[in-house]
Amino acid sequence: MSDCLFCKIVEKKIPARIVHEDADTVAFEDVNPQAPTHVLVVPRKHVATMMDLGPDDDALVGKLFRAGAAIAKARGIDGPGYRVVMNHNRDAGQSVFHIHLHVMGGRRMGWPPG
Ligand code: DGP
Repeated sequence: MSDCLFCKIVEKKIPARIVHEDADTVAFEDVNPQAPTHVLVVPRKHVATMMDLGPDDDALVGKLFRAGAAIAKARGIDGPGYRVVMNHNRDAGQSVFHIHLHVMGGRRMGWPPG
């Protein structure tokens, strides 16, 4: 999608610190990290929100989570623990409308989240 920030990162039209790429997903460091590890995992395919996922995307959702798990393992946060978040719309604070998993770890997380 031409005016989507994360599509531009996927297409390498704007720079990002990419930490993982495969045929279906790209992961990069969040520009405003909230934890020592804060990586965003996105599909190459533009999907605006979780509500826009269809049955054809079932495998893609699995790939996003498996990419997140691989990153967590590579960072050594799988043992101590980490958090995966997907914000949806205004009340959750979604600001970029291209779905993304926030993979955050390296510190103790509070609950409930703010
Ligand atoms: P959300 O608010 O859940 O839609 O998360 C969007 C995240 O994207 C937020 O944590 C900050 C991050 N972000 C915004 N713009 C950029 C950017 O240009 N580059 C990178 N790497 N991250 C960005």
